[in-house]
Parts: sequence; structure tokens; C-alpha cells
Amino acid sequence: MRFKAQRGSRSFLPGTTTPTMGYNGDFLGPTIRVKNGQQFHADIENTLDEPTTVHWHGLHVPAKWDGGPRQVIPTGAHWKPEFTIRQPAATLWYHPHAMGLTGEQVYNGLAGLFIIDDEVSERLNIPKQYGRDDFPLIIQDRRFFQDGHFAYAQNMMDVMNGVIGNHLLVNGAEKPFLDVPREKVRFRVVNGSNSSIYRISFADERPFFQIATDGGLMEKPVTLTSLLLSAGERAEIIVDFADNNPAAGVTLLVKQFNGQLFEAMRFTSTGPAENQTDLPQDLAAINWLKESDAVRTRTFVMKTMGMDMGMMGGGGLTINGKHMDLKRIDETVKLGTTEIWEIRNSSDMMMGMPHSMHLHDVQFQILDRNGQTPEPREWGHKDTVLVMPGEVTRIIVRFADYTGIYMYHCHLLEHEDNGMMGQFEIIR
Ligand SMILES: [Cu+2]
Repeated sequence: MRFKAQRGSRSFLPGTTTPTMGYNGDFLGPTIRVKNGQQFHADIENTLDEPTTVHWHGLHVPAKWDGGPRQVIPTGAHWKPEFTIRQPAATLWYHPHAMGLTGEQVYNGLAGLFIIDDEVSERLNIPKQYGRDDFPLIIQDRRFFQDGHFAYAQNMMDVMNGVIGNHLLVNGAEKPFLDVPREKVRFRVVNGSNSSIYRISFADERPFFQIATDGGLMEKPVTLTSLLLSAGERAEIIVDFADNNPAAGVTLLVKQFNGQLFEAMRFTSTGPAENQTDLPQDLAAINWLKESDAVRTRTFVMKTMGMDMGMMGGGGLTINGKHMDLKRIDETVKLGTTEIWEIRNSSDMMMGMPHSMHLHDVQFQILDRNGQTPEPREWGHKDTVLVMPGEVTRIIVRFADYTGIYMYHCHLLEHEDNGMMGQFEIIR
């Protein structure tokens, strides 16, 4: 596939034009779809006037093709990653990850979906006709200046709190509507926002089923009435529209952590009634990692220090007291081993900031939060996990197949860009 990271423009607000960035277009990028075991090639050209990278979020790939801050694509250059897909069916995504530029470039529109299929996802009797009963919902909030330009990070408060928007976009549009068949429909929900954490639900409080976490299908569907996703997290859900009222439709609600509620989009069903099928009760097998398999535990303390912020310019965002340094390897991990990573959010209650920890290359499993088993909605493969103020979240992870240097970081992009990131190296 050929990709071009390019500048463009789009009209989001009536009467204004917003300068944007996109892959092969003005905003967002094409959906990549591959099958497990397949070889993937891309040719990515950077036509921006600044460096960029393309990170495959959630993909298990050789370090040199990870697309993190170590794989810079200078202006005018091409980058040609090639790797084999070695993981189960999942909804993943891709976005830039250049040092200090991630937040701005994602905000401008650089992001796209990366879908993996496998025998299990193809065999299961679940909605899978993309664009008919299987849709992506890339949820992103934005702020605008009056002239229509994006109002990206303006001050230290924006860095500390993350840039939180007062407009809500789904797949790049504000309050879109979608006509869905009168049956079960699958949504691949991506929180593609820079720093917002969302609770997602339907205005009529209808229950729905979660079938996949970040890294793929769950063992069994989980019934929910709302879905919590921090920045970078994904979930696949099945919603039954058999009873959808053609005139009124169903409204998707998205609530930010600060309480702001958006009527994000509306689903109408103007077509005829469809045959109803039952959702399978068994989805995919998961190879659960056992605590007893872990060779060690590492601790990661994520800290937001309000006092330092104004004086040092982002100086207060650290993991284990350190700011990101490309020249420093923070953790060295042995290939083929399993470890427990204990992630502590020690931001004080005054400045109580949630963080969203993301590891490159691997899919992990959540062992517990403050000693408690996570809720069923998190029983599955994860690459990003929300850690609330004061919380201790333990994850278990196996480092397999590839050696090299990868990133771990807060996926609140303003935190990441301002130092809340580290590097782990997998060695033989
Ligand atoms: Cu953070």
C-alpha cells in the first residue's frame, strides 16, 4: 500500500476552513485490512514540512518497523516497512509518533484503522460486512479558534490536563448519522482522541455486547450499557437495531471525564426487518498468562507534578522520575520471558490526572487493579490501560519473537510529548 502523509483542509464548522493533515486525503487515512500470517508492505511518503513517523499501534512487529520515535521519516523521504502479521484478529490503528510532534500531528488528522482478520473472526457468525453491518467509529474531540483553525495545546494547563475538545467528531465528522440494517451491527470503536477519556452509551440506554478488547476477540461477549475507553484504547461492540425506530433512530452518547456530554451521532434504520441471528456465546480462545510464569516484576510510577509544570515546561511529567530520553534505555527485558509490570499513578489528588499506559510490540493482560480482578470488559488482550489517580494496575506480558528497542508511554498524547515515555529493549 502507498501512503502519503500530507497537509490538507476541511470545513468542520460552517463558513470556516480548518488546515488539516491526513494520509492520502485531508483528514484521517485509509483502513488497512490484512489477515494473520500475511506479509504486509507499505511505502509511506512524508510530504509534510516536518518529520513524522507511522506507528502501528497494537501490532507485534520487529522493532525497526514499529514506527516509534526512532524511525523518523524526514520531509520528502519514503519509509518502506515490511513485516509478517503474527497475531489474532483485532482492531488496531496507526498514527504518527515523532518525538514531541505526536499530539499535534494526530490532532491535525493523522490516524487510521488497521484491521486484522483470522480464521476465527472469519468463521464466527458475527457481523463482518464492512460498511454494511460492520463499521469503524473513530471518536475524537477537537477545539477550534473562531477562524476554524484547530486550537491545539496553548498553555501548560493544556499539557497537564491534555487538550480536551468541545466538539466531538466521529470518523472526522461532527454529529453524523448512519443508516444501519435492522439487525445486529458491529462497531469497531477507537478512542482516537489526544487525551480525552470517554464513557460511550446510547441515549435509550440499550444494552450492547462487547466482543473484543484492544488486541482481539474476547472469550465470551460481555453485556454492557456503557463503554469506558481511554485515549488509544479500542473495543468492538455488537448493537442490536432490530427494534430501531426509523424516524427517531438511536443516538450515540459520548461523555468526557469532565462531564461534558455529546450527542455524537445518530443511527437510523429505514430498511426492512432482517433475519435475526444469535450472537455466539464462545468467541475466541485466549491463552491466559499465569502470574507464576513471570520471571520478575517491574514498577512504573507515573507522576504529574503540578508545581514544576510552569517553571520547567512539562518538567513535571515523568515515569519513575525520568523524562523520555532517546539516548537512554530504561528497561532491558529478556526475549522469551514473561514479566509483571506494576503501573502506579501517583499523581496527588489535587492534580489527580488519569494516565493511559501503552506498550509497543506486545499485547498484555490485566492481572488486577488495587488488588481487584478487573471487570469482565477488560478480560482480553490489551495494549493500553487506564490507570486512575492513586491506582496500582498490574499487567502481565510475554516478550516473544523480536529483539530491539520499543516504547512504553502514557497515551494522553500531551503527556507523551512532554516526557511521559520510556524505552525498553528486548535482548537475547
Ligand atoms: Cu498521562
